[in-house]
Amino acid sequence: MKRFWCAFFMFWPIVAVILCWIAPGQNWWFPRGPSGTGAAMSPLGERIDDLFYMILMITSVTFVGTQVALGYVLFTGARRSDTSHDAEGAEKTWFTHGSHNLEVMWSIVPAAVLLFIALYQMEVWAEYRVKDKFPEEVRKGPQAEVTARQFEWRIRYPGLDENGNPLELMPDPQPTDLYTVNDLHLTSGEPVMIWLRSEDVQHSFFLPELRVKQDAVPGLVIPVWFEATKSTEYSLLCAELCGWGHYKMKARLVAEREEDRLVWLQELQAAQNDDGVPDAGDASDDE
Ligand SMILES: [Cu+2]
Repeated sequence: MKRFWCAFFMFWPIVAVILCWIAPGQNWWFPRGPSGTGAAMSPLGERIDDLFYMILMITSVTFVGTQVALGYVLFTGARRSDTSHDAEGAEKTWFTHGSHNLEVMWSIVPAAVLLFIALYQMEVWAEYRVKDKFPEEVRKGPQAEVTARQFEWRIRYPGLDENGNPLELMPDPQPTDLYTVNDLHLTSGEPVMIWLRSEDVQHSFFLPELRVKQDAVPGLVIPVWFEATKSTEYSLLCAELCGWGHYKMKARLVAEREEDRLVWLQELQAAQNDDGVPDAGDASDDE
């Protein structure tokens, strides 16, 4: 029975390593997305992936090391020859009070590793979340406001002026604003910012391919910035179980060149300002 438990605990690290090894080939790893490989599609996303892989390496080595140590202890324990016997000749359980040195070591080493990770990730965290560290390009203001609600993403863009340039997005809705649902169009190839809100419960704004995830919290306006390197369509999902229709909050981010985005905004404005009444020229056709 002791041998069984020894083999049992040694089995799992082997399974874990094999699974990690074959996972990318089975598409059990990062979603392949438009990159086709699952690689992050934003510069900051690549650095987040580097952090992820570093932590994965540390936890893998710890997990395998711990299991091997456990297996070793069980194996050597099972073979002890100095076990004492009671009056009937049955083996007595062997007690130990442990090792003070070992306990000091396995307290200090994990603390040092955690401290190292905490300090090492600080710069990426700051660039991602601290407003003073946001890139220069996003200081001019957000391109859109995204409001999560059960169960969709409502998106508000500033309208265009008479020259076709976007107005400034105001904190409060303006008559000139433009709206879409589940269709977020932003500029590719440069850092862009959105304002994130929630109308009801807590949601989470998740762009898996760009490695962006931010909770949308009722009552807060949260600035989120990111940079989509490629002009293409990305998934926009809700990553917070927000109610029965959580699964329906699948939307898209269309990252496109600024010229294309302005054309799209013009079409949106024309569609939104269309009152349904035919123009004078069209009216004559009807008569
Ligand atoms: Cu949601």
